[in-house]
Amino acid sequence: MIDPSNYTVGLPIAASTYASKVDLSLNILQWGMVAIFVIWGIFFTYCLVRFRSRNNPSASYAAANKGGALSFLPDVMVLGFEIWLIFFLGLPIWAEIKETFPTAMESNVVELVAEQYAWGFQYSGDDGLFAKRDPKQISSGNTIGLDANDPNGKDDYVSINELHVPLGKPTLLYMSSKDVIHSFFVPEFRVKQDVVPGMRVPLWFEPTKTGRFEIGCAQLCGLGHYRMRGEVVVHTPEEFEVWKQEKMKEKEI
Ligand SMILES: [Cu+2]
Repeated sequence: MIDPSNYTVGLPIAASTYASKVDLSLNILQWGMVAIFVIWGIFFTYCLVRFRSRNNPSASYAAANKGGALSFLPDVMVLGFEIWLIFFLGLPIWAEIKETFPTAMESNVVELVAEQYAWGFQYSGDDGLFAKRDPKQISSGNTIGLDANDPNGKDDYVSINELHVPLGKPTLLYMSSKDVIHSFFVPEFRVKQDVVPGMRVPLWFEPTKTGRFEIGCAQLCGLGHYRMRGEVVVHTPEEFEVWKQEKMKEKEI
């Protein structure tokens, strides 16, 4: 069960290593826009009263030229703020999340296969090697099409609509889609990434809390889009080992 206290007023709780940085940039952006809106609103109201037509029956443009270069100061300040926002605040955070990936060695690597309307997850088992997937072998019991003839797949296991990950380690997802564009969305991790057919899109996050977190599809992907939901289950490393062993045992049976 997802803890309802994850969602209160405002943003959901922040449960990944980079979530607080995303929140910082959102807060600065929102409060900056509030400040600009309020200052502009006050100036606008002042102008409406000060230059009302009753007291100024004929328009004079002389005053507009009076301020000279100084009248550009507010524009320059807003421009400066926005440049700082994009290049000095936003870009480094974007680069950390979307450009700098942890290595496979230090990560929990999972393959994701999205479809209308479910999330499939393939884990490599102890050998760290993933079996190939073959679209021809897709069936009701093998929805992601694991290749039965691939020896790397002996210890691979699959979970549907539930992504299991350990705490204290980055998870590296390689995402692909069987049909249309979906979007992998975990609000508490501040993670959202399109999953595109024909591509293998990487994504990483490192959870900072154990528990269950909702996966939504943030791309209108068809009539059943609303029920394309799942959960990320963040375990302690010990619990994760237990879950993993159970899944591998299940497979042997
Ligand atoms: Cu979808």
